[in-house]
Amino acid sequence: METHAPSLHMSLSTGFLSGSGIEEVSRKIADLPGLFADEPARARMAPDTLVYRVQAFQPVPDGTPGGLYWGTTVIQPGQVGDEYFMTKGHFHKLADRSEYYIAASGEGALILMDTERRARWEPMTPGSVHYIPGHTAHRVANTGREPLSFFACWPADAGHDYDTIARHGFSARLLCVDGRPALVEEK
Ligand code: M6P
Ligand code: ZN
Repeated sequence: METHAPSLHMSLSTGFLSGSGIEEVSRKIADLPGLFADEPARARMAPDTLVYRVQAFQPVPDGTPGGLYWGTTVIQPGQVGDEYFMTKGHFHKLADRSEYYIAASGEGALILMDTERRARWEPMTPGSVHYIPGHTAHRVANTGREPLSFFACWPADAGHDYDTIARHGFSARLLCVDGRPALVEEK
């Protein structure tokens, strides 16, 4: 029987994906107006400062029922004011779709918010596995001094609803308070 080498490879230590069909997106400080509480602090930073990078392996067309996507996100260490570098965060367009995040390296926090706007967070450390239920917005912050890398697996028909977060934000922010992460409710 013939064997085929898989077309995708992932470093288990860094999460770096290589192979064919990998989509990449970088989010820099200039791409993230309005994301952080301290917008003047963001605007003063070098616009090309990298905040995070996503690599995604999407073997079936967007929206395919039953399909699964795989991705690695690397968030740089850093803060805007006293808020940690973080992802934009999203609900899923098909709101009941769930997702797994697995931390590979670094230290971080998974911030979750349900449809009643109740927020909570889970610490991310290498090997921690996080089940994100449907109807739950999710965002990750890097709370450490090294890049934070995590894997994600999500349904191909989940989609990203960024609008709800762009309009209303999360109800709480993960801030560095006395040198430690604290989830602080928005006023
Ligand atoms: C994970 C997955 C992706 C998501 C990425 C960055 O890899 O959830 O679907 O795009 O994190 O998060 P966001 O899109 O919220 O910036
Ligand atoms: Zn998601």
